[in-house]
Amino acid sequence: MRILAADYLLTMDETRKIIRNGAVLFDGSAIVDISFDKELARSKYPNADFTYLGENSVIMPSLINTHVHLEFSKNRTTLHYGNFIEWLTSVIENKDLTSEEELSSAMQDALAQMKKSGIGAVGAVSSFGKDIEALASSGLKVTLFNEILGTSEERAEDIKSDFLRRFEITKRYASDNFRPAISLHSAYSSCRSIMEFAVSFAKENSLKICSHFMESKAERFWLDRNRGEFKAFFKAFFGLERSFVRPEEFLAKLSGLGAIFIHCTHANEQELETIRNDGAFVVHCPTSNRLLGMRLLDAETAKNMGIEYITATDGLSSNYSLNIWNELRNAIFGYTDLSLKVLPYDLLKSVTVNAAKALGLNSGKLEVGKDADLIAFRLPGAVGEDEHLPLQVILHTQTIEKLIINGVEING
Ligand code: MCF
Ligand code: FE
Repeated sequence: MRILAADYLLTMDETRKIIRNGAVLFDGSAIVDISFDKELARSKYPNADFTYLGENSVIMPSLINTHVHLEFSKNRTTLHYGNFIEWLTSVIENKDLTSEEELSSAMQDALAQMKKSGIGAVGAVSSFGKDIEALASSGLKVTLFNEILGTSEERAEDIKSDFLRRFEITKRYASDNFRPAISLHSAYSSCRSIMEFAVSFAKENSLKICSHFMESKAERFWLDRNRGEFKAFFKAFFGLERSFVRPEEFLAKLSGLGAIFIHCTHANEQELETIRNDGAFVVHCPTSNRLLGMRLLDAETAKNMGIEYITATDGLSSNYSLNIWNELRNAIFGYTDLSLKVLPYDLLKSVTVNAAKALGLNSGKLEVGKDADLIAFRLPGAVGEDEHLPLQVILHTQTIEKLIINGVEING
């Protein structure tokens, strides 16, 4: 058994408990006790391996980055920001510029950065299958969303077989800590037969499914009215005149699957309501949303509607960092209308409790019976009242000292 003691335990449990001078006890991969007094814990379990993490130390659940694209970790400075279509065009134009070696080392750097920031689990979209091995050997808990997309009905069979080939590879690595899943890229990028295939495949194999949804004004106009900036883009690149589905039909197709909808910055209240009623999930990526979609998720409306949104980094093709603390700080400074008494805790919840729910993980809280997935780090000084801890933690944390997954310490 191991006892980790700290000045502050940010449990993220139902009662939002913060414990001072407490300890987390874990045995094997599970949390077996949470103690309100580290000295008591020590005397109660004299044979346990005891570590006190030092002055101003904090223990909290490890963080979960529900949406990242590891294969897009290169060509970061060549991409165009500020307009979704310009970004997409620059992604397509840059896609062959990277050698295998460069990509592989960029992915390792990206994984290391995530771990150093305290991320213990990821939801990774894999577009080409080049990231599977790196993720499988990362030591992180991985939900690997094999991506499928394609606008051409003629090419649909080839696209499906390429997807199945990648899916079979991920299946070889499948375990409790590595779960194959599916990403249907978006409503605008997949023809009907690919959509149908993705949905049936998710159903038949009980897979988690995610999809980018309502990320830009261009997507809004295109799916609603076959107009806007996507019109010229789709005509020029793919000879398309109309979108494949309307947004409500797209949401209906994915209903009942506990789907994860990424971005939703341009979703309307009706769509958010549909997502909520379906028990589906909303992930936003504030930095990416600012760079590509020029708008943040309406987090206040979402919250008032009872949506427990999730915060994630997205990939390095639309972020300058995979350090999830940067993401939380950007949210703090992006949502200038939201109370600093409320938002910081909501954000912490969004990368722990809510994210665990979306990915179906038994973590995200310091609670007996949860997996021992936790992080420890130190603040530069003491915090007065407990209510200030969440904001101070977000403002001051860059990297963590310990990342523990299933009770085992992982080196960044
Ligand atoms: O989440 C961002 C922005 N929205 C959509 N797609 C991506 C993002 N980051 C990377 N992507 C990938 C996506 O998975 O870019 C490609 C897809 O493979 C765009 S479609 C050619
Ligand atoms: Fe994405």
